[in-house]
Amino acid sequence: MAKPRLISFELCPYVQRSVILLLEKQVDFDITYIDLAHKPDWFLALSPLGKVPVLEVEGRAIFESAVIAEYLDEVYPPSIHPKDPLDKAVNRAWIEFVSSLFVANYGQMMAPDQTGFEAKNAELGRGLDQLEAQLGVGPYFNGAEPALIDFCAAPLLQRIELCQRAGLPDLFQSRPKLRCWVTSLLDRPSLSQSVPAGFEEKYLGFVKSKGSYVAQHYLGAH
Ligand SMILES: N[C@@H](CCC(=O)N[C@@H](CS)C(=O)NCC(=O)O)C(=O)O
Repeated sequence: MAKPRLISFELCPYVQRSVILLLEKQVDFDITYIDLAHKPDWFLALSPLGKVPVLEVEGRAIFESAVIAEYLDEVYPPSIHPKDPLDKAVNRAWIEFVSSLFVANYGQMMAPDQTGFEAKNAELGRGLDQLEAQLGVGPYFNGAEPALIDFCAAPLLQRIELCQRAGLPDLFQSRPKLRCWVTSLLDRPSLSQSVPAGFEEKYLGFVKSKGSYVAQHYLGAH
């Protein structure tokens, strides 16, 4: 099978989904980083939406992180999606749900003022409540073993945990199942290996550089 190439931006949570899966499934892959502020022409020719991740396989581009996840799960066995069609569809639905929380989380980090920050924090909190209600005995979404949904949610949970350590509101405090979920995911080597060296500083530095409410109020940017 041809070696896939992942087109990446190093802080992107959607790209991180693909990297975690490639690592979990022990796939040999190449990675090419691009600067999203100056997208190269070859990338724009490859990516219809101009977004990362793109997984290039045999000269063809797969885009949309959830689609890439499904592809990787199909071609690199064993599958880690539930086998039952209904369970699988429900897991897919929650992958979409988590994608919407990536947007809320980014909006929270970038909100220009307190009102915007609090609105996004509340939106994220409501989403996390819905996830908390879905979790069973854990530690993973479906129980004892991690599935595609877990690795698709991991980048969000990792960022929330990191921000909370940086002094932002603790969104896991009143959500014990989520706390257990994030702890189990962060224990996996694929999580730490899926981000660049110095990820925490780079991520917080990126937020800081945007001058948002979080940057000024929590991260001490001026
Ligand atoms: N729905 C897409 C979202 C990907 C996405 O928004 N990627 C961001 C980086 S984290 C991007 O490429 N943004 C560039 C742009 O919108 O111009 C997916 O799941 O892959």
